[in-house]
Amino acid sequence: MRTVGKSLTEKILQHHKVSGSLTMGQELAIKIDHTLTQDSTGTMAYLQLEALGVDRVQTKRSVAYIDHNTLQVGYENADDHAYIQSVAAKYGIYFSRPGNGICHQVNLERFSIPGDTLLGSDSHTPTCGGMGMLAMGAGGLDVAVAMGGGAYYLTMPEIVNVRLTGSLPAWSSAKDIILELLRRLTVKGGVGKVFEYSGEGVETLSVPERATITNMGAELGATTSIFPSDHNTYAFLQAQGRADDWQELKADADAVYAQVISINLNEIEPLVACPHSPDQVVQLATLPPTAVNQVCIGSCTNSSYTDMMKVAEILKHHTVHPGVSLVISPGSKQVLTMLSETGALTDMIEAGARILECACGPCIGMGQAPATEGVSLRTFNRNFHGRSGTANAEIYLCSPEVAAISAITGHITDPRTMQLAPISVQMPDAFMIHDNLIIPPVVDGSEGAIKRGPNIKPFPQNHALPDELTGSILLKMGNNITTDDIMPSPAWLLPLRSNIPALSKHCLTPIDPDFPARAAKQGGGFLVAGENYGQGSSREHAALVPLYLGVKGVVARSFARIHVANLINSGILPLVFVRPEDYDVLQANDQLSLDHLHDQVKHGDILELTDRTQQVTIQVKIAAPTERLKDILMAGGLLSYTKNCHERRQ
Ligand code: MIC
Ligand code: SF4
Repeated sequence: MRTVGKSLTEKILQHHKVSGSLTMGQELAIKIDHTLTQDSTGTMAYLQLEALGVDRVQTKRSVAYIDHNTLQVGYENADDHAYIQSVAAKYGIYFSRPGNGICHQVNLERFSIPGDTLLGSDSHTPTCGGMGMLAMGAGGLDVAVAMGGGAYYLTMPEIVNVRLTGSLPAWSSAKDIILELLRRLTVKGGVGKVFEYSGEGVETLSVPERATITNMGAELGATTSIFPSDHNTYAFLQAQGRADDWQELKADADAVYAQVISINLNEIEPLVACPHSPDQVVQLATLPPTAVNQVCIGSCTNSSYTDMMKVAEILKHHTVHPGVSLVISPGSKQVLTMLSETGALTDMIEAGARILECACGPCIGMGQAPATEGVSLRTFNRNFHGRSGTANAEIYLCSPEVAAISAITGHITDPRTMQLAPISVQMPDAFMIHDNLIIPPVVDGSEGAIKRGPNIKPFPQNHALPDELTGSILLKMGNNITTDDIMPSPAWLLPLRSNIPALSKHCLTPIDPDFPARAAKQGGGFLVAGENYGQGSSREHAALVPLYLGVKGVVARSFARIHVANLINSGILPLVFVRPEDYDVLQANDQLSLDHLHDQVKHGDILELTDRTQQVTIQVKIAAPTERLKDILMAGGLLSYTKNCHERRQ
């Protein structure tokens, strides 16, 4: 009998399958080989790891990075770093010190392994898909469970094949490939999908270029994105002194995909994403003249050695435009050291670039907020409203080449109009390797005391689902609400990531400044939203903080993948309108009730939701299609569910 060929994604999932099915839409549980955390989601993930009662991590390798909040404007931040370092020592986790670089860039360089699975408490974890890893972002609790050896449950995604032909023309870049996909598919075009790249165009892309593409697959809402592991992958690993980690991986020639998207790289033009969404993509050539006040180069999307060398080459012998502030954050210590060694750093400094440390920096709003109504051009991946720290700033996203040239000209510039000789940067045969900022786990960390600063507060835990839920609609929102809207993260709030009570005063304030006070006064209630609710960051604070404020359920037209998992993990009911038009029925302040919930949840997917104010009952579906997820909701969240399971086993 002839069997159907497999995609690369299916091969890796099959190899890691613990239970469930690889049939699209069904639940699948997989073994996680590697985990990563970063500091802004890490404190919560490790508090949850402690609560799970695990002795030592059970993965092949778990790494804790400090890269998001490194400014240390107060003790809170330094306390979080010390807490994470002490947990890492105790539980057998590698600790990447502040200064070592952005988690995704460092993980790609030093730890990524083709064919392995990676779960990270950061939405851009799919960056390592550029190495042929199956890498996914998740909430901190899911990562904590994986560290403890538990399987990761996902809904089997639809696998989309992106076939690349040709090669990029001069001045078009890997960033433009993913911007082109965002232009075609929008920020919700990838929900429930994995993007698997193939075709002869793949061979023309280096691992860091592939990683730029898989990184920003997160902006499509995709579960993950993946490239095959080929001779370019080998060359990268060999140059990282890790040739032994290589294996060839690709889809079968007759693999069947749910959808095929073709991109001819020869036709890719320099693109730019306009404010305020990564899918507002236009060709640079069609953009009206746009003066810029600030250019930021870096982030986990575009901070590799080759990206930075291109920037240095463009800046060499030029001076940054007097109206522009240019900031550059190299992605890792390795990149920065090599820039320094080659003299490229001197070219950047000479041109007037302000060099920031190897960290997320302005990408998460840690400093460099633009001026009032400022225009900022960034090589980053997100330009959501207000994320930069300046509510009325206009943020554009582009490639490093366009950013560097625009920093010189003072306006967003199509490089092809400049009559410049094309630049080409070769991948080095050997990267400079010195892992002295990565502290490996001690063999027996059991004696290490956990360092818990005063800002580290216990996280809220839900109770078992009651049989009846009532409350008013605290807020009605539109489409594409981001986790930056739900739980904003400017520089002055990031230090509070381990202090949910303090964060709760800022929940949803970009949408309605009175929300926290109203929610607190009414002792909680319901939220109503349009499509793609909770897109963006993996931060589970966007669920934990509403939980703290008493939010019982969110009724939306649709949810983003990681956020819906975070809601379920927190025991907050995620509900989807059966008839999307019913979104128009529910109004702010209406009194809602869900009766006989236990029966309704156990015996069907459709629930009756009564709007007592409008005196209508509408149908909603629980966005938790499996028995296991329903049991988690019944238990009041994943932590209680896991503890109940342990107790039952004993
Ligand atoms: C982001 O880019 O939004 C972040 C900051 O990296 C988040 C994580 C966080 O909120 O801490 C993410 O992408 O998951
Ligand atoms: Fe850091 Fe920005 Fe990447 Fe998030 S998107 S991990 S904040 S660099």
